Amino acid sequence: MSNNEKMVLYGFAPSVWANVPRVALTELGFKEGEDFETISIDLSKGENFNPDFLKINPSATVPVLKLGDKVYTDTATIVPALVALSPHPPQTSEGVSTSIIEETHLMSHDPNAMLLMARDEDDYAEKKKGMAFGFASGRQEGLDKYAPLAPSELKEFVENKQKSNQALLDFYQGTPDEQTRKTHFTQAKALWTSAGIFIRGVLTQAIKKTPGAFVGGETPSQEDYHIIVWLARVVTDASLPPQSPSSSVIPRLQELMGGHEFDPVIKAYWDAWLARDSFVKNNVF
Ligand SMILES: N[C@@H](CCC(=O)N[C@@H](CS)C(=O)NCC(=O)O)C(=O)O
Repeated sequence: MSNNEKMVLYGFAPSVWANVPRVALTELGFKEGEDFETISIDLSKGENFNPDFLKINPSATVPVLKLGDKVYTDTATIVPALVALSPHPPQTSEGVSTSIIEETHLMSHDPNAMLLMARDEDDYAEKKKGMAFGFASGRQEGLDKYAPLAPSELKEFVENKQKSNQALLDFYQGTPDEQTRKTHFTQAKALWTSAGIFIRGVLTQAIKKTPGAFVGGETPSQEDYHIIVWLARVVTDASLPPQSPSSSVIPRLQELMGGHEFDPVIKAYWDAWLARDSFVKNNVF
């Protein structure tokens, strides 16, 4: 790929969905510097609400891929664009199942909400002094700074983000009453229950349909890029170190997701990704 066609990827290292194109770029044989460059948008400072970034992506999310004069603002469109350009397209790109990609992205098991929401009093105490509070407060500073600068058509959108983030911040920095805490814990637990249903249902069935360890078969497909970053984030949401061995991942996830056992294909799936550079070297978590 020549220099004037170099792709630009807007992301943020700790962003779960921004890891989808990072895994894809490595799997598909693109090289940082040669084929693409990255620009970091610090979500923990609310930089995604900077009016300059809103011009690029009015939804205020990363990842974003710029390809010449084309701009892709969602992983669902970024990955096919990369596959179309790839020197090594995945074998199974033909039969991409958009439904499993959509299921992976469902808000009912949103890994960002699982990161920020506390399941019980102990988890609340942890998150109060940890990353959840730090993220919410840095993001609020950004939102307070950028909301007055938002273009008129996005003002309501940014102000709503400002309000909902302030509510999360109040939850962690204040002393919410018992009922408020209970309601919050119930919502957080529902996210984990939904994640368990997804793993034991749709994901298990999809892996079982193919002879290999991946949904794509012997090697990962487009669907797998989405699934693995989701799963990797759920693992760290469960307070496990990134890239933990399956011997600690499987029991911990089973415990948090209602105690039901996972089919062995899930362990094999995790192990298969632990053996891939695109997962390990990109430090996906
Ligand atoms: N459907 C989008 C979701 C992207 C998304 O939600 N990204 C998160 C980071 S993982 C984000 O940018 N959130 C904005 C924020 O934190 O304000 C996609 O698949 O690209």
